[in-house]
Amino acid sequence: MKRLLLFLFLPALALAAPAKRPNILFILTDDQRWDALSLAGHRHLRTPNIDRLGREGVHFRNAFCTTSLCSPSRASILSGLYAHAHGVTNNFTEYPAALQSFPRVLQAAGYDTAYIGKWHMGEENDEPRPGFNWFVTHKGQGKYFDTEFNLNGRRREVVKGYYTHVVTDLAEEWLRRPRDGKPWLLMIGHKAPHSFYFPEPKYERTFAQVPVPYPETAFMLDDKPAWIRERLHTWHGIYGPLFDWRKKFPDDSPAAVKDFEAMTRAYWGTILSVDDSVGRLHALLRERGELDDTIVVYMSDNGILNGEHGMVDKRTAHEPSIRILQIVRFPGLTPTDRPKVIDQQVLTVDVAPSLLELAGAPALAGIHGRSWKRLVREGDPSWRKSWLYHYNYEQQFPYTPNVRAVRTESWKYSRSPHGDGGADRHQAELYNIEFDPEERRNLIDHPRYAGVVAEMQRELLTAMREVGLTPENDRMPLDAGIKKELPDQKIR
Ligand SMILES: [Ca+2]
Repeated sequence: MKRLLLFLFLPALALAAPAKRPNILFILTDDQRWDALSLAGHRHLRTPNIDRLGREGVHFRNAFCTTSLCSPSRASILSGLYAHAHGVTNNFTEYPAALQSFPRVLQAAGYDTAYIGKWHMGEENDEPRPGFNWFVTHKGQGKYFDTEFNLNGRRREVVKGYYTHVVTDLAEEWLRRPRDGKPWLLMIGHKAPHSFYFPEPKYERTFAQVPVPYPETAFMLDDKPAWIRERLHTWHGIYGPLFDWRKKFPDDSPAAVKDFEAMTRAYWGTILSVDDSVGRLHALLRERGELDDTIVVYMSDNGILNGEHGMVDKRTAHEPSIRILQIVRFPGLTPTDRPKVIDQQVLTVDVAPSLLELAGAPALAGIHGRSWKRLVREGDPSWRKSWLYHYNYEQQFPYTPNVRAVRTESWKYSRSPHGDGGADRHQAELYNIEFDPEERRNLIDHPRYAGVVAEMQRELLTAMREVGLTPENDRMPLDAGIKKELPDQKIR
């Protein structure tokens, strides 16, 4: 009654009521490199639709994952927590049922919420997860063609067609549903551009004329730890099988670069379909008059090495592995004619608090991430200058040791503890990423930088403390070494 009276007699107050809560369209790609986009200066890829989001919004040029592995990183995006705290430390662990997430908070705040596509936390489970009113996923990695989806726990169906377009169709269908003006959150989990790379037919030959040599850093391994040279001939090295693109391996002959070339062209090809998908969703939101009331997030869960340091895959603390793409279009954050590029270091764990703040929803308590709303809007002198990167050795993928690294705006220091609390058995790495962004020279044993090493070792302890870790409570597996054997067929 009071509200009615206010409405009748004080129209000016009614006009000042809080703005409509924004919708959120969250587009998550799998293993897309930070530079695999024309907006980021890629020499061959043309991605006009994704670029447009950045040209009308915010391009976070220094965005990182805190663990470069699919499931741990996805759990960090949802929870705002580092992997040791959310517990999803490998690709076979389910997101804990009792753990909060930003979709759960939004659902409780009255959002209509949906997840469509690759979820990838809990390998064999395709059932709906908490926090979503509508949930469509599949077991394991899914396939580029004709994946069997579980449609909201009601039925399983092989949906014919190319994965990227199938999830876009399902997303469009969900977006068109009536929802009485309720705000919505839609998360789309793309399979692309994850291995094994299969572009749709129309993009199979797009890059056929582009020569793709091994990068120079593949041959600059003399000052790098021995495990990096050992990795060269494995599942995660450039002389290995290259996710089935090389049939006879290992092969370190110069002619075998043709397999690397074919693999890379296919990786790029899968991204073109994602760009088409973004174009379709952009058009639909505009048609429905929802575009400018929607926070559109486009990001990848982790990066991937494409030959750098002789590596394929991710997991390590090197730049192509830890850097991710992150673009946000929302006129409520920055007007479309005033796009911004943010150079401060933002992390996967910052996504949940940022989206909740932008949506005016309650914050998650006790998390590690910070909202970048103020950073984007007006700048934030107190924004982080350094942060912890960590990865735990996996028996199923024995090609990367334990990693504990700290990255500032100028330096990166990375060590590999054995896991028994004793002395490290691998050489550490120190890079000046300001002047050597490609990490060509490992300065760890250079006497001139001994002071920097000591400083970065202290910085690592500080960065660990900020997320509740000390050398004493930091648990990790024993390093059983780099292995030549291939991973189990089922989990590739
Ligand atoms: Ca991934």
